[in-house]
Amino acid sequence: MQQIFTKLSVALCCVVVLAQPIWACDTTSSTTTTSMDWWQTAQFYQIYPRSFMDSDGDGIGDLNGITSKLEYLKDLGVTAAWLSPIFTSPMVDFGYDISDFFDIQPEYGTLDDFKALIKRANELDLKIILDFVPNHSSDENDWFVKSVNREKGYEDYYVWHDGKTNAETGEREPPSNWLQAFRGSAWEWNDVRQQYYLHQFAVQQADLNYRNPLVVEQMKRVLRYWLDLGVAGFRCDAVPVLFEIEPDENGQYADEEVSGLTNDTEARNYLKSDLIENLPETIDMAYQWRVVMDDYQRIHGGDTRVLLIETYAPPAYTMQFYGNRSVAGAHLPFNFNLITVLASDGFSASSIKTAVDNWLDNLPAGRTANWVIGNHDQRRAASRYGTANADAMNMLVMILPGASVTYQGEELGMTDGDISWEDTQDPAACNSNQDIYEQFTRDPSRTPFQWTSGTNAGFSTAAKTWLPLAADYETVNVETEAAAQRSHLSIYKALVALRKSSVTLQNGSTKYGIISDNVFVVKRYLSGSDSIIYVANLASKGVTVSLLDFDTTLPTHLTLLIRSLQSAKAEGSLFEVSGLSLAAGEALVLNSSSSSSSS
Ligand SMILES: *[C@@H]1O[C@H](CO)[C@@H](O)[C@H](O)[C@H]1NC(C)=O
Ligand SMILES: *[C@@H]1O[C@H](CO)[C@@H](O)[C@H](O)[C@H]1NC(C)=O
Ligand SMILES: *[C@@H]1O[C@H](CO)[C@@H](O)[C@H](O)[C@H]1NC(C)=O
Ligand SMILES: *[C@@H]1O[C@H](CO)[C@@H](O)[C@H](O)[C@H]1NC(C)=O
Ligand SMILES: CC(=O)N[C@H]1CO[C@H](CO)[C@@H](O)[C@@H]1O
Ligand SMILES: [Ca+2]
Ligand SMILES: [Ca+2]
Repeated sequence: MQQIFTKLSVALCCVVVLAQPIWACDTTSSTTTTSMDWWQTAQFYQIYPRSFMDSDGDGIGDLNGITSKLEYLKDLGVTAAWLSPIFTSPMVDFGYDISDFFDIQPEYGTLDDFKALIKRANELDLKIILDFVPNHSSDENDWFVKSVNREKGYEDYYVWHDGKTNAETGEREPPSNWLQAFRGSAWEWNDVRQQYYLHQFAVQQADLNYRNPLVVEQMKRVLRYWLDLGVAGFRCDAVPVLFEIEPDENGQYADEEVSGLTNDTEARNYLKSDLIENLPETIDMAYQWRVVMDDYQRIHGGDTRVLLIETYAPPAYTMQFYGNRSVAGAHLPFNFNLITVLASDGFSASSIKTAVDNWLDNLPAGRTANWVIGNHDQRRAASRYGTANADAMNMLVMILPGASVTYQGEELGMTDGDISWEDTQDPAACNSNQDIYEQFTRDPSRTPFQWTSGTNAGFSTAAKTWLPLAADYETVNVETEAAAQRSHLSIYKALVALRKSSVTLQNGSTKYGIISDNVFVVKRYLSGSDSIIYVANLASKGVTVSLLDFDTTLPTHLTLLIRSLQSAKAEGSLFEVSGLSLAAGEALVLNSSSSSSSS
């Protein structure tokens, strides 16, 4: 459906290329009447602690490593960093399997190290956000051990079931056909308790039972505990899978239907996920966590504590996380459209437009947008979009309205590491086999951060790092890029600085569209202030365009503020809007001073 629509708009574009651009879209400012809160224009930065900086030479990143590099984040212009899980964990899913929600994983440091990290961040006026993993705990968590033993108060902490008896063979079977995210059944038999438990992820990640009020209360305790230690909020992991349907009146769970998407019967998407994802109860739980954040601020003062939600779900579901007319929800449900739509529709101006439409058209009034192009579950942005488009995409997320999110290394144009089967660590890959693991592995985007061109890219002094380095570290690293006159890093920093200084980018209206075949244009404008224009040629060859095809009210000339690496134009120079030549992959940020604008 979306595919057809996209092709249609391209066709329209070609026919009416010089007429009024009916494919251009205009949205009015999405701000409320009060002035903007810190998170609405924030530059969020995701740290993957295991791969950011190793302070003690064991080849694994840690908290003291992060603390030692907070100044780098400050220098980048980051507002808030969110850390992937740092809690005690057997590391089956690299911290997303938590055995103690109230303590730090020893190889990452101690609670005192964490306090020191927060203290240093406060000194630098940087906010720290933690990953909250509400759906499941490790099977080594005390709660699970107690639940296995049916200890009082813990009997129903997890989703337990007797299973079914096969009518023909008489053998015991899992309660339903549900599949886990990392291949295979979502049910695991427990010999001690003599029941199955549910795990939407790995066997060692047992799903907590959110239909049990004791669990709901316990997880709110987790939130308050870390708020007490000074965190600025949470990014909540894998939220759509929080609730599953309840058993029927006979105590049985219904089966999911076959999706038709794949013939691989072990793969999660072999079945639909209607019964185990995107339930309405889950939305309400996010609203309850928002109350925890707001209450905390009311009682203890300070800045807004934020709730960011990870959802890969259709917009009709995702948008509900923002809250409804009577109840406040998450501050920002993460917007992965620039990842998902570009993966399904291909990399082009028209799929970018589909991705942007899909968010802004569905965004409830008064809510703040946000843009994400990568995380530790995806291949690296520069590898997915092509290194030539790395700057164009970094620019896009910072020029579009709302908050922007950077995954560590995107500012450098870091690319995927090449990880052999022998070096593979990710359970999503290890649960498959040597022939197909590359389809599932998330290791390539988790390789050590590239600080220098020296040993281990300056990440660690160990003989061997937990994952090997990406091959390009000698040229793609902080040291080299900071010393170069122009680099992905210097472009990124110029963008952040512009976002901070430009009221238009913080609070202006947005118009965007396609010109020529593959040129994406965004205009941000605010009465009384400069307009900012983004233009990116995503084609593999050069093109000359007239920006008047996009917006007839533009002045005759624009000033170049920031350009992608492949651009040979001069910053500060004026360019004629009616005949702008763009090289392949060239992306520009221009400005029209309010006085010279004809509108
Ligand atoms: C943003 O715009 C709104 C109304 O248009 C205004 O009330 C608010 O003060 C502006 N905020 C900033 C930071 O300029
Ligand atoms: C599944 O297998 C059938 C029969 O071999 C084939 O026709 C179909 O295209 C396959 N479906 C997918 C999604 O691969
Ligand atoms: C808003 O959400 C709350 C909590 O889930 C629900 O009780 C209420 O009916 C919703 N209101 C509207 C207008 O949808
Ligand atoms: C925009 O351009 C004008 C000159 O046309 C300049 O004075 C102004 O400082 C520029 N704005 C920004 C944000 O650079
Ligand atoms: C982006 C992200 O955080 N993904 C995580 C979602 O949750 C599963 C299970 O906790 C993790 O494996 C992913 O890394
Ligand atoms: Ca270490
Ligand atoms: Ca669940």
